[in-house]
Amino acid sequence: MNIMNNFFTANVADTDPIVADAINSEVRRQTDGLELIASENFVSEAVLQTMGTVFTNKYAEGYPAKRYYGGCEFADVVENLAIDRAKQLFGCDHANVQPHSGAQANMAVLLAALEHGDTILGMSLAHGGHLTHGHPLNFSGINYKVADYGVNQDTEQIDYDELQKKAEESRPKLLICGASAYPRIIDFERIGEIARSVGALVMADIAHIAGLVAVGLHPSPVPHCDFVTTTTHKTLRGPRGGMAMCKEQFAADLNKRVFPGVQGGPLIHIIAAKAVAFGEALKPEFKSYQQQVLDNAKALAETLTAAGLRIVSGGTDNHLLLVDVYMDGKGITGKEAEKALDEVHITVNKNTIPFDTQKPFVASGIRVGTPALTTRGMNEDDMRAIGNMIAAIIHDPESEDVKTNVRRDVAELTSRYPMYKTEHSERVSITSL
Ligand code: DSN
Repeated sequence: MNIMNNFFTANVADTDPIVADAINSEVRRQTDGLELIASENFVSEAVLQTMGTVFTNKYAEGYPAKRYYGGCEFADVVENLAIDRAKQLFGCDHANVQPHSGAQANMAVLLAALEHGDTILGMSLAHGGHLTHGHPLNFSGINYKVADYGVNQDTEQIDYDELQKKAEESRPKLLICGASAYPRIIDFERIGEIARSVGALVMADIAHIAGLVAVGLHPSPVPHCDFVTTTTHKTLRGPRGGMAMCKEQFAADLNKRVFPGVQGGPLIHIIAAKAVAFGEALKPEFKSYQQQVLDNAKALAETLTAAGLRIVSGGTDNHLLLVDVYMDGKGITGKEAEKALDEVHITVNKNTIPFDTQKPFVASGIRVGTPALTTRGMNEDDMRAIGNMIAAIIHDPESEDVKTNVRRDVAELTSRYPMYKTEHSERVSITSL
C-alpha cells in the first residue's frame, strides 16, 4: 500500500481540504528545507504507514495477556514484539513500551522510585538537562525537592567530582542523568557509582542518544542505572513516543506506574510502529547510519569553528552541537539566528548555552543536530556546505544577497536527497490543492 497515495488521494483531500492542505504544506516544508533540529528525524515509510493503521481504533488497557478489553490478540502480538525487540536492542531486563512520550516515561519512573516530597538531583535545564529532571514548573519540580548540577564553567562539560559533592550534600533518593542539549559523552558508569555512594537510585534519560546507545556508539547506561527512559523518535528514528526500561526488581512497580499510574489506554498503532522501528534499528545498516550521524556532526562542528563561530565545549561526541552565536555581543542572539536561518529554509532552535546571559526565549546559542539530514543520505561534504551556509547567514543576517544565495544552495542540496520515494512525492504534489 502506498501511504502517501492512501492518505492524500483517497481521503483527507476530499473530506477535509484544510487539513490536507496543511499536511501537503508540511510535506513540502520538510522536503525543501534543511532540518537540523537535534531532536527530530524522518521515519521510514514502514513506520509512517504503521502509525496510520486500524490499530488506532483499539482499546487495550492493561498489558499483553492481561487486558481489560476483549479482542486484544493482535495488539498483544505487536506489543510483545516491541518489548522483545527493545530488550534485544538495549540489553535491559524489562521494557515498557506504552509511554506516550518521554515526559510520561519519566513521570512513571519518578512515581515508581520516589514518595511525594523526596529529593531528586538532576541536570539543570540551563546547562542542557530537561524539564522533567526537576524544573520548578514541571511535575518533577512541583512534587519533589530538587537539587541540580551543571557543567564546569571552563570546560562546559559535566564535572563528575562536583556532581559527587552535590550528591553528598543533597542526599537525593534519585539521581537523574541524561540531557537534551549536551554534546559530550555521558559517563554513566561514574554516575552509577556516585548514586550508589549516597544510597540513591539512578535514572538515565537517553532520549537524545538512544540510537547511538543501541548500536554501541555511546556507552550504555543499562548496566549502571536502575531505570533508563527514552523517546522513540529522535536518534532512534521511530514514531513519536516514549519507553521506560528498568532492572527486573522494579518491573512490576514501573508497569503499575505507567498504567494505571499516568496513562489509560496505550496507543497500539504507535506501539506497532515502535516494533517496526526497533526491527529497523536491529539491522546492521542502522549502525552505519549512526556512525554517519556522528561523522556529520563532527564535520559540521569543524566547519562552523573554521568560519569563526564558537562551539560550546569545543566540539561534539554525539549527534548535536551547541553553537554560541552571540559570542559576548560580537554576534547575534540565538533568537535572531533561528529566525534568519528559518528565512532561508534552515531549521534549528535557539538554545541557551551554559552560564548564558540571555533569557531562554532569546538565548546566546542555537542547537544543531544531524540525525534528520543523515537519514536523507547527506554526508560530511554536505555538512561542510551547510556549515558555510549557516555561518554566512549568522555573520550577515540582514543581507538579501546572502539570503538569496543560501536559499538557492538549500534548494539545490535538498533536491539531490529526496525524503521519501519520488513516486510518492509525485503523488503528493499531484494531489495538492
Ligand atoms: N523537546 C525535546 C528536545 O527538543 O530535545 C526534549 O523533550
